[in-house]
Amino acid sequence: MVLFTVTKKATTPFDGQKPGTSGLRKKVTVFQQPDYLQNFVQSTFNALPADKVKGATIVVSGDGRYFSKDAVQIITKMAAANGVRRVWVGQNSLLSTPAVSAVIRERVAADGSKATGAFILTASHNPGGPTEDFGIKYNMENGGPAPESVTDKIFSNTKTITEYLIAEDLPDVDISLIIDVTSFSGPEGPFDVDVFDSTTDYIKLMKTIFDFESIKKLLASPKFTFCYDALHGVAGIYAKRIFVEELGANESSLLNCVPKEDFGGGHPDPNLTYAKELVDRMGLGKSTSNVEPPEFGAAADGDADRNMVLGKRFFVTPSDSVAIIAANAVQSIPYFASGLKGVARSMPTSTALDVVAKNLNLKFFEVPTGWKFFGNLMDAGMCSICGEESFGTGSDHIREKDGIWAVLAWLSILAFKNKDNLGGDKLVTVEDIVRQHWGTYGRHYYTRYDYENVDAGAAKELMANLVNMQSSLSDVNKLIKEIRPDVSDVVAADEFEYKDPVDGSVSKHQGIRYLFGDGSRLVFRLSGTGSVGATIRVYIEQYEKDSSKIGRDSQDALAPLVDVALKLSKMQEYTGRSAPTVIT
Ligand code: VG1
Ligand code: CO
Repeated sequence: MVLFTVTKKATTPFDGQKPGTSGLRKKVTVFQQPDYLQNFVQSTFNALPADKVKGATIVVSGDGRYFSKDAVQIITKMAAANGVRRVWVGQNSLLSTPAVSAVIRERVAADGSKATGAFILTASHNPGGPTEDFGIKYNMENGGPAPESVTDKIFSNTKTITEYLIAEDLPDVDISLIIDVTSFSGPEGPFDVDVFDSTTDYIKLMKTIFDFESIKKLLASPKFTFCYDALHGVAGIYAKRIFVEELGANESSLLNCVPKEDFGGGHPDPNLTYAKELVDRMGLGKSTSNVEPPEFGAAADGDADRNMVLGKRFFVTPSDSVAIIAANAVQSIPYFASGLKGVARSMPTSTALDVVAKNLNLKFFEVPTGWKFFGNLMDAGMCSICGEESFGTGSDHIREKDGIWAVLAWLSILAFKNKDNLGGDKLVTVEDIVRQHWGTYGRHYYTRYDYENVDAGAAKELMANLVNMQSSLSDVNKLIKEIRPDVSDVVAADEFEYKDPVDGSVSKHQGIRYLFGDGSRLVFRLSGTGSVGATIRVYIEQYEKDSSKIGRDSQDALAPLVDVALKLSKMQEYTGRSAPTVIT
C-alpha cells in the first residue's frame, strides 16, 4: 500500500473567485496560475460540514475539456489530504453533468456508502482549449448545484484563505483505465481512488425512466431518420452507448461524438448558430443539399446538460420543448405515468409552460435563472418537469438539466404518437406535434438576443437605466408609442425577486422585466456564466392565441417588440453594438 503525507501550503487569496450562475468559469490561463485552483478547492472543502469531507466519498469529473486531467490529479491529492475517504472518477475524467448528478444519487460503493458531493469540471457551453475556458462547480448530496448559501461561503473563504492541504507525494492516478480501487494510506487512514465506466450508472437510470423497446421500434422504422450532434463534448460517449448500442440507431447518425479537449475548436453550444453541421443536415442552414434531411435531430453542449431539438427543416424553441414534454409526459414516458407533481420554468423562459400547467391543473413555479433553484422544489416533491429557454430541460430523476434525457423524452413522445402507425404512409413528425400544441395552447413567439463581451461598465449603466425607467410607466409607454404604436402598453415592470417556497431564502435582482397588456414580455439580464467582460441578454416574447396567426415567421412576428427592446434600452448608445452576437 502506498503511503502519503499531508503538506500544509501557505497561500494568498485571488480576486474574483465568485461562483456565477453555474460555478467558477475563467480562462484556462487563469486556472493555471499556481494555487488558483487549489485555493478554490480548499475554500469549497472549508465551506462544507466536516462530515461531508472527512471520511466522505466525492466525485471528480467533467466534460473532458483542456486542463481537466491536471485538475483531477490536483483535486484528488487535496481530497486525500483533507481526509476524504474515496474519490470517484469517470474514465478519462469524463462524466456529463447529468451523469455526475446520477452518480451522486445512485452509485453505491462496495461498503454501501454513497457520494456526498462532486467537483464538476466544466465550463459547459463555453469553448475549451489552452486559450479558452475552464470551470469548476460543486454539487451537493442531492446531486444538484450548491445553493447560494454555500457558494457565498465558498466565495467568502476565497477572500481570506491562508493555507491549503495537499498530499504532494500521492502518485498521479492513471484515469485512462477502469480500475475498481487503488488504495493509499495517509495519516487519517485509507484513501481510495475508483476509476469507473462513465456511462453505466446513467444508462441504468435512463432505462428506469423510458420505454427503450418502444423507442427502438421507432428508430427501426425506415420512415424515421435520426441524427445527433455532440459538438465534440462529453455527450458523444453517452450518445454512442444509448442511441447506437442500446436503441439501434445507425452509427452514421452521430456527428462529432468523439469528445475533444478543445471541442474541435468550436463553441459547444447547441443552438442554430453554433451547431452548424447539424443545422445544415436538418435542412435549416444556408447551404442547400439534395439529401433529404432526417426526421429528428438534436445536439448537446459541452457537458451534455443542454439540448436542442429539431425536426426536418423545423426548430423547436426550448421554451416550447419543455411545455410540449410536460403536456405529453404522462402518456408517453413510464416514469411519469402516475402524474406530474408540478412543473417549473426559469423567469426568462416563455410562458408556454404556464398555459400547459393551467390547462392540466398542475402546480407551477417560476424561479430565477440557473438550475440550482429547481432542486429545492424537486427535493420537496413539488416539481417533476422543468426547463429554461437556454436549451435546458429536465426532471426530478436527477438535480441537473439533462440533454440526453430531453432527446429520449422527445423520442418517447414520437414513439407514442406513432405507435400504431410505424408501417403507415406518413409518421407524425416533430413539426406536427409542435403545431398541434400551438393549436391547443396558443403560440409563444420567442427570441433571445445576446450581446457578448461588452464593456462591463456600459452593461451596468444600461441595466441601471432600465431599472430607473421603471419608476414611471407612463413615460415608458409614451416612449413605446413613439417607437412602435402597434405594440401594447406596459402594465407592470420590476426586477424579478424570488422567495424559495421551501426554505424561504430570497434572491433579488434576478432580471429586469417589462410586462405588456397583451401578455408580451421583455426581460433584460446580465449573464453569470461568461469569463470576460459582460454579456447582456434580452429575452423577447409574445403570446398569440388566435389560431389564424400562429403560423408566422418568428422573427417577423417579433420585429415590433425587438424594435422596442433595443430602443428602450438604448442598446446601441450604451454598447456601441448595432447587432447582437447571437440570436437564439
Ligand atoms: C446561462 C443560461 C442559464 C443556464 C446557465 C448554465 O446562464 O442563461 O439558463 O442555467 O447558463 O447553463 P447565464 O447566467 O449566462 O445567463 V450551462 O449548460 O452553461 O451549465
Ligand atoms: Co451545460
